[in-house]
Amino acid sequence: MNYDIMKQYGLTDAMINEASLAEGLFVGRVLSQSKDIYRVATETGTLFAEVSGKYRFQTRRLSDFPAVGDFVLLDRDLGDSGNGIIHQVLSRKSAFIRKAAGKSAQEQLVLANIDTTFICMSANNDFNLKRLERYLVLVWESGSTPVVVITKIDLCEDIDSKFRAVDAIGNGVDILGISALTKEGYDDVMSYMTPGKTVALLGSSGVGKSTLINWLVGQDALETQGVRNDDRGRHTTTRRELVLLPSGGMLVDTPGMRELGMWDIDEGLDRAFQDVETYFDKCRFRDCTHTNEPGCAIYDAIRDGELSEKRWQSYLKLKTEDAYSENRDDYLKKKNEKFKNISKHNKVKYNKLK
Ligand SMILES: Nc1nc2c(ncn2[C@@H]2O[C@H](COP(=O)(O)OP(=O)(O)OP(=O)(O)O)[C@@H](O)[C@H]2O)c(=O)[nH]1
Ligand SMILES: [Mg+2]
Ligand SMILES: [Zn+2]
Repeated sequence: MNYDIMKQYGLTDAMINEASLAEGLFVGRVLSQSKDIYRVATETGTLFAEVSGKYRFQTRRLSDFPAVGDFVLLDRDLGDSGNGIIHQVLSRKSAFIRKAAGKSAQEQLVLANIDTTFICMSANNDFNLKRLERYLVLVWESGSTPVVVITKIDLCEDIDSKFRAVDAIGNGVDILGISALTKEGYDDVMSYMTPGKTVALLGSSGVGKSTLINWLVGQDALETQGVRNDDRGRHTTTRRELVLLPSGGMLVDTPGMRELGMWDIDEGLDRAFQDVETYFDKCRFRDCTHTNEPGCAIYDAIRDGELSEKRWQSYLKLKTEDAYSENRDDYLKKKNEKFKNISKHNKVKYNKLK
């Protein structure tokens, strides 16, 4: 079987091996999804497809159903005789899982097989380090590698301080600054676009994700928000969509902020530990780590019996439990080994600031 096109879409040798075990089926990659209908790229074109009745019947977990980015096995590779039937999902390299809210706590797959995730945050209104920290944890957990992209740098007077602030919490992740207006940062971003690799864009609504993709694709492939007077853009992205760049490499556009259930996590943690977090503003130093700094409000509160030591420990546990995933440790180890190669673009930029 010939897999030239599918390899451009990122099909790996391991996946080819897995596919060869199933006879008479065709490999495809899910580009987008609308309810139960998937748009799938195959070796010969694109077609619409749905999972087989057997698949639907036998699959118990929501996260085992195909999602955007998945490689699937289908009964056909052309759509001229009706929808294709998906029989299998090939093993995933990485997966964004959203824990659905509510009692059932079903896990839902958001995106699969993403190599690099651009966490997009605008240099003006949207800049929020606390949220960024949580995004970073989510991306590391998914198995993909985060890159922080500060968008709309044309709207910011002091971009250096933004870089420094992000670097302080990023633990060595790459940081880029871009502007679709002045065309700054284009080469930096393009250096992540390599054949067979998939980059997903995450971030709040209106930070310029679709604008960036259109810029990279070189045409208006996706609708972007028009000039905004209020909080609702006219062309807010409503679904995830994978596009192949003319130069190779792939991008996945996503709808804004609620994409990963981030808000739920954010609000959940805030609400759960409001009593603890109110002390943070009262520490003498703004960057207090609450370990042994003079004037630490947490320390004082525990000493005075206002805050229990146990409560503080459980806050710390929850905050850090997932933050150090294996994926991140691995990445940082490798990155330290060949530091110069991996981060040449933005580190050069950032080092100039230091
Ligand atoms: N000044 C400035 N404006 C930008 C830049 N990039 C995007 N914008 C504007 O920001 C608005 C939102 O851009 P979009 O690309 O639609 O944002 P999005 O992240 O795709 O938003 P959702 O689809 O809702 O998630 C548009 O009005 C863009 O023209 C930039 O670099 N500088
Ligand atoms: Mg968009
Ligand atoms: Zn403190």
